[in-house]
Amino acid sequence: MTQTYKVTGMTCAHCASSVESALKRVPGVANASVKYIRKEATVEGQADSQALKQAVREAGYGLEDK
Ligand SMILES: [Cu+2]
Repeated sequence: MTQTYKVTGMTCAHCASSVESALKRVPGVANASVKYIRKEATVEGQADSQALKQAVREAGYGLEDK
């Protein structure tokens, strides 16, 4: 399953890699990729979307449904 989210609070490409690492640490995530230019996260796997949002919030950013 692939889910796509909108990412808020990113100001540079480094932010995108921080969000990406936070997503990859969530149980059930097979792969995650964040595009800074598109402000978009693509997450593969079976992770719970609330857990993804929580992990991104803890990293200092926001994750919203598209
Ligand atoms: Cu940044």
